[in-house]
Amino acid sequence: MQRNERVSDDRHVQKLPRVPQQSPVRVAVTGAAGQICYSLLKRIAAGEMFGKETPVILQLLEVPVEKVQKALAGVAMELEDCDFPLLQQIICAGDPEVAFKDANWCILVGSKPRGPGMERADLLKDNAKIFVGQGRTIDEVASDDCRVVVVGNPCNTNCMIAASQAKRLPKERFTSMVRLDQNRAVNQLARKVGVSVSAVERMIIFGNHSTTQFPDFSNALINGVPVPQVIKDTMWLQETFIETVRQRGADIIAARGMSSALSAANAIVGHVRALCTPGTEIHSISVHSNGEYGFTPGVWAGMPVRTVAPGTYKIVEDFVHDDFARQKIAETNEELTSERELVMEKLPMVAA
Ligand code: NAX
Repeated sequence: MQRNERVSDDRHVQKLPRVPQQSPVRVAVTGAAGQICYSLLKRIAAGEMFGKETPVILQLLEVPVEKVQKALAGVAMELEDCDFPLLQQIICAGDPEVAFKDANWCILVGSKPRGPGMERADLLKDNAKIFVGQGRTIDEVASDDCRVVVVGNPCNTNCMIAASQAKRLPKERFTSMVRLDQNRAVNQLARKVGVSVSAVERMIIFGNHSTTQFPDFSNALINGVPVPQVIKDTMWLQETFIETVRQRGADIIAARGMSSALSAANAIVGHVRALCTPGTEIHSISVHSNGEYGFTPGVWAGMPVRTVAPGTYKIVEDFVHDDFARQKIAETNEELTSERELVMEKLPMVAA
C-alpha cells in the first residue's frame, strides 16, 4: 500500500514506496493554510485537476511564521488522513525556493488581504513585492515546462508583476483567474432561463477580476442560440445581470462573513483543467494582452481562450462587440491600465 509522505524544509525527502503509472505532477500552491486552499488541496490530491491516472506531489508554501506553519502542518496531516492514492508526497515550506523547486504548476493563491482603511494603491504595492519575489524564484527554480496561475488579488496585475520578473519562462505561461466570474455568470443565465448550466457556452469575462469586469452576454449561447435572442429583456442583461455577477463576491461576504472559498477552489480546478484539455471549448482566462479587443498591450485581461495543446492556448479573436460592449471593455481596460501604471511607478523593476 502506498504511504503518503510529508516533509518540511529541513527534512530529507524520501524515495517513494512504489513506481507510479505516470510521472507525478509537482504542484506548488501558495497560501496553503488559507481558506481557499482548504477546499482546493483535497481536489488536486483526489485527481480532479490532472486526472485520475496522474500522481501529484503537493509543494505547499506559507509565510514563515510559526503559527501559520503549524496550521499548514495540520492541513498536511488531514491530507495524509484522506489516503488519496494519487498523492505521492507533501512538502510544506516557508521558503519559496523549496516550494517552487521543479514545480510543473505554480498556483499562487496567497496574498496580502486589504486591511481596514487601506488604499487600493497600498494593497497593490504590498502585493507587488510578494509577486516580484515569487515571479523571480519560480523563474529560477521551477521546471522548464512550468505554468503559473495567479489567484491572489488583485490577480490580473499580480500576474503581470510575476511574469515581468521571468527571464526564462515565457509570459504566456502566466495566467490569472476570472473563471469564478465565468461560473457565476453561467449560473445567472441558466437560472434566468430555467435550463441546466451545461446549456450555456461562450460566456466570457472580459477584463479585470473586479467590479469593472464585463461579463459578455452578447456572444454567449444558450442551447446554441445567442443569449440576446433567448433573453429579450435588454435592461436585465445590461444592468441586473452584469451587476449581479460583479457583486457576487461582495454578496457572499455579506452572507457568510467570509469571502468565497469553495467556489473559488472549484474555479481554480476548472481553470487548470481547461488549460490542460485541448479542444474547441472557449474559456475565460486572463492572459497577456498584445492589444486584442483593444486591451492595452502588457496588461493581463480576461479574454476568450481555446486550449490547443496541454498547457498551450490561443486567444480567440472573433467575438463581435457592439458599442455597449466596447464601452464596457474600455472601462475595465482603463482600470487595468491604471493599475499597471501605478505598479510601474512604485516599483520600477516591473518593466512589463
Ligand atoms: P486567506 O486569508 O484565507 O488565505 C491566504 C493565505 O495566504 C494566508 O494563509 C496567508 O498566510 C498566505 N500568504 C500571504 N502571503 C503569502 C506569501 N507571500 N506566500 C505564501 N503564502 C502567503 O485568503 P483566501 O480566502 O484563501 O484568499 C486568497 C486570495 O484569493 C485573496 O487574495 C483573495 O482576494 C483571492 N481571491 C481571488 C479570486 C479570483 O477569482 N481571482 C476569488 C476568490 C478570492 O477572493
